[in-house]
Amino acid sequence: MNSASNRDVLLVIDVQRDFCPGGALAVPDGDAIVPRINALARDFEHVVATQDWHPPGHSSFASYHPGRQPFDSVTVSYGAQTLWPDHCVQNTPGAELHPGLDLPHLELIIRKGYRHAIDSYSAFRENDRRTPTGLAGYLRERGLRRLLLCGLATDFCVAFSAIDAREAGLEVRVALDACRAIDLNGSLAPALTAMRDAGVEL
Ligand code: VGL
Ligand code: ZN
Repeated sequence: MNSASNRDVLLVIDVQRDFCPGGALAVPDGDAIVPRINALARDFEHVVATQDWHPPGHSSFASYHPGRQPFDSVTVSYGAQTLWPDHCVQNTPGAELHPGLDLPHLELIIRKGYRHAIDSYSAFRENDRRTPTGLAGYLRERGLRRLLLCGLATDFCVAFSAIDAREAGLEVRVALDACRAIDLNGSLAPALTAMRDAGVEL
């Protein structure tokens, strides 16, 4: 029984091995959301996922910046960029979607962060805030206007995606019980505020 309408889509953000306990950029308790996401997906006709997908030596990796440590912030061409441990490298096990996901009807996987010089938190736009991923066009063409977001991490890729989805004119809800945060230097509280201010239903 589908309670969601055929204009609804479940958008599953970056539920990948590297963002789960044991992974390179583990989000605390990140894998705890997998059963919740599987249950949500059973109510949706349309399910789309994102996959963080970096080339080796990506510019968001601290290892690319001599003398820098993970979680430092640097200034790049498009502004401030947090540096991360090497994670979600293309075609490595860490980049795989979590093996516990049960999404047989997953219809699209949007990969992001594959340009060396630009990181991408949002499912819609890369961190230069200009380069589109194509997701807004896909949703528009398919008549999918209402999003429910879940995944990792609440305060980075989920928040950026939710806010950009509002800007694209979509109705947006975030299932917080199906998300987990990094909370880097208290980043969760302002991310929740920014989502609310953008008209995201939490
Ligand atoms: C993410 C940091 C770096 C995320 C991705 O999925 O929230 N965070 N790359
Ligand atoms: Zn990344």
